[in-house]
Amino acid sequence: MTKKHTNAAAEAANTVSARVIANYGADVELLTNQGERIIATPLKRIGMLVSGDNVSVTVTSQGGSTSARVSRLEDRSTTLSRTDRSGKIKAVAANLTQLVVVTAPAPPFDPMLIDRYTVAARNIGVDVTIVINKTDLLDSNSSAEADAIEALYTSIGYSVLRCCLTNGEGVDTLISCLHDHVSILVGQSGVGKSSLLNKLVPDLDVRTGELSKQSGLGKHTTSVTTWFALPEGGAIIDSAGVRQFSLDHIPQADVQAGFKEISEAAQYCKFTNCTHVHEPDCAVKDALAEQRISAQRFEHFTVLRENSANGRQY
Ligand SMILES: Nc1nc2c(ncn2[C@@H]2O[C@H](COP(=O)(O)OP(=O)(O)OP(=O)(O)O)[C@@H](O)[C@H]2O)c(=O)[nH]1
Ligand SMILES: [Mg+2]
Ligand SMILES: [Zn+2]
Repeated sequence: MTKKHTNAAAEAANTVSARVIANYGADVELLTNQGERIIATPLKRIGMLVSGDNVSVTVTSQGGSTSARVSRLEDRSTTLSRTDRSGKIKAVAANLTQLVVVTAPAPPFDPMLIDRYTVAARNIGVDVTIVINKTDLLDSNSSAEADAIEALYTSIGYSVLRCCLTNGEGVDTLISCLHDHVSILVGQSGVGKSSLLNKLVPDLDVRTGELSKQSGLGKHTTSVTTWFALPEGGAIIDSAGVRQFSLDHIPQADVQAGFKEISEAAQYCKFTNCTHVHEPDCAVKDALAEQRISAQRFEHFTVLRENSANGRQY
């Protein structure tokens, strides 16, 4: 901590390190390294802060009133970003080590969204855990879908967990897989991210919301992405549910890298710049024909590749 006295009687300024818990627009909520939660205003030059950012904050006391200004943003080890509607890259959270992709039978499973997150995670070099949540709601159709999701993503090398808050299934396994990670809960609105968070962090009571009776979808209950310390070490960030997670800023080569099994097969294509569409001796097409690569994953790969980073080539 540094102390500065400009006018010994009237003003004192302390600069301390802090973590960004949430960004409320003009102000951010911080947890200082002394365990204090404060609201601070970032200096203009700092730019957009997101949950998980490490910052320095200068707290100034003068004449009985206190103001807190974020004066420095530390380099981020990772930044999870999406492309917003106007095509701009928007940071969602920083300094993550893991994406926890939450899915559920209600609202219905969305495998394309899972694939978008696997690409985003590969792009920033973090682990992925897929949670099949609300297993108490599985019926014969959704049970077959859950089995297929589990089999597919496990075969690619992702860890897949089944959880249920009604009977407690999988919660301990989830807790152990979050240990010492900084994880973010992502997924559609209503899949149960905040409900899981309430289980993971004692004495927490963040708002959760029922699904719409009309649409069967979530009602976007969580609106502000928020960071929480985990009692066993590490942290978890709850995020607002999404309909789509756009990745248009990610270059084509990185889209392919995000599909592990496709990028592994592609090493054996005759041409290093093979698009796996029309070229001869294409190992990806062979793997597809032999069902070693799932047709659905390949379809998602081609859609994301078409949308990616202004068609930037390999
Ligand atoms: N049956 C069942 N319902 C669950 C389970 N987990 C959560 N729910 C319910 O699912 C609904 C949505 O839960 P939330 O935790 O608000 O979902 P969310 O993913 O945080 O949603 P957003 O904040 O809108 O993104 C709530 O009514 C929860 O009670 C579960 O394991 N089983
Ligand atoms: Mg929520
Ligand atoms: Zn090929």
